[in-house]
Amino acid sequence: MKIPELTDGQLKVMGWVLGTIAMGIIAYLVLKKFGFIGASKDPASKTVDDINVNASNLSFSTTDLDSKTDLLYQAMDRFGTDEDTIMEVFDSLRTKDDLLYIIKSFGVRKYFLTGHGLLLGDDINLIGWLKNEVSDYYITEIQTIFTKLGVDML
Ligand SMILES: [Ca+2]
Repeated sequence: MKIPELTDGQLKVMGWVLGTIAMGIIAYLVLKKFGFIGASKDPASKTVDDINVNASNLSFSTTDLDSKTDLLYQAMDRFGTDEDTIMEVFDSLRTKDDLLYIIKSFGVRKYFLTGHGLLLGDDINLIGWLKNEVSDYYITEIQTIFTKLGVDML
């Protein structure tokens, strides 16, 4: 099959369209860099490295807590959100350090639109992921659990 040749007019339009897309992406990245859009000024983008977990106050093995962290991630990292699983995980936690361990273990992951981001997106912590994924009703429920365990992050 022969590829039809483009007329000057068509080439011009194509160049214009591609140029506009490129400008859009550059504008997005610049705005994000300076915090005009995205979560870069939000507490959700805080690093969690400085969280101190008291290992003697964990009510699960770290292997189990890592699995719970994975469950949370899987429940959010797809189109839509598995809120039942998220609530099950939070409901299962018994101590403040269980929760702190999970927040720390989740760390900061790139989020874009409905799940993990590859190039585009914001590096946000578990709180940020929850705020992006979970409806206000469940945020309130989760907040209640956090407060009960003595963690003030939402
Ligand atoms: Ca999702």
